[in-house]
Amino acid sequence: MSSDIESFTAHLQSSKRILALLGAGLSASSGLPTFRGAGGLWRTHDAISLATPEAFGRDPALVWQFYSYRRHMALKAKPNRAHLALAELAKKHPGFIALSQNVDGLSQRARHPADKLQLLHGSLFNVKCTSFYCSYHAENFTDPIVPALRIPLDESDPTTKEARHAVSQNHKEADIADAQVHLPSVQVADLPKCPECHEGLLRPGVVWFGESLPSKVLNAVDSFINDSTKIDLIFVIGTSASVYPAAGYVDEARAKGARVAVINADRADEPAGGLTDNDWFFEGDAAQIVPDILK
Ligand code: BJW
Ligand code: ZN
Repeated sequence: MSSDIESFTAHLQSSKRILALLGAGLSASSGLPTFRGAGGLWRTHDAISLATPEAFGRDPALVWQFYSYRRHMALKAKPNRAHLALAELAKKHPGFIALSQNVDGLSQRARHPADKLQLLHGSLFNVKCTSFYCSYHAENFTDPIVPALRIPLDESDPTTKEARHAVSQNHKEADIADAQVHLPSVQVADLPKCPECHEGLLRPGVVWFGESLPSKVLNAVDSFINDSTKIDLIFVIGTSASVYPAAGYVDEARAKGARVAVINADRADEPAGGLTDNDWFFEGDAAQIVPDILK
């Protein structure tokens, strides 16, 4: 495997069918934390442990506080140069699609064409009803989604007292991801309710462990991969490639002839199947490397 940009560029230019598997490292430079490793803790909770139906069943208020915080941070974040470069590639290359594990909406805000972007794990800005009898689902960008989930002001900041009474929105919010900061208690009755059946709680429209990925998305990915023609290249960008079925797409693409180009800040994060002499590993920040290698 190499980090030789010339051989990579030559292959990219002759590639007709290209996949990109995207992960949290793509948005790291936009200020959004990844799941594993440093930054993967939300208060005392491993972020992964909150991304389960069991966690929501046990403590829906805590899980909503986690997701409401992430919705807020994602709305404040801006797409970085890698989101933009991938969106440009999608616009100009007819045989390119991106498979994103990210739920932060930054690829969409970079104007990545929707038909070239498969959201494997849903979106922070989708909600759905938890009632078995109700199929309500919708897009929702309201922040906070209900008043009880508003992020409190930072009481230790001297401007907070004035800000509370001022029209100005220039107040400092408490960093509720920090376990030292007080987390207000939220009652289940104050969480978002389904506007259709008026009974079920709403939940974030993301895919938790043990849940199936959306069948429309799985079918679209399968039909791209199992098209009769070969795949030339798969990018693996900012992902530990440790969650399935997403991680399995690397081997599936390879089985269809693809060479693999990994862009990751950590040299140790190779896809499970390893890399060959025909592959590339570009080590560093995706926000810098992706625009450089797609130039
Ligand atoms: C940078 C950087 C910078 C940092 N620049 N790089 C086969 C075998 C074994 C188990 C299974 C299997 N098939 C299915 C399973 C079970 C399970 C699974 O995969 N378990 C594994 C842990 C083994 N999968 C599922 O349950 C899936 N459902 C399913 O398969 O249904 C059918 C089924 C069920 C049960 C059994 C069998 C079949 C669903 C998976 C849903 C994952 N959901 C989450 C949460 C989404 C909502 C939310 O955001 O809260 O998705 S978990 C979390 O992990 C999130 C992410 O999308 C996903 C992947 O994480 P990602 O993006 O790779 O982030 P990190 O943090 O891991 O890595 C960041 C990388 O960036 C690192 O490498 C850094 O070095 C790098 N980096 N800064 C470049 N600046
Ligand atoms: Zn409902």
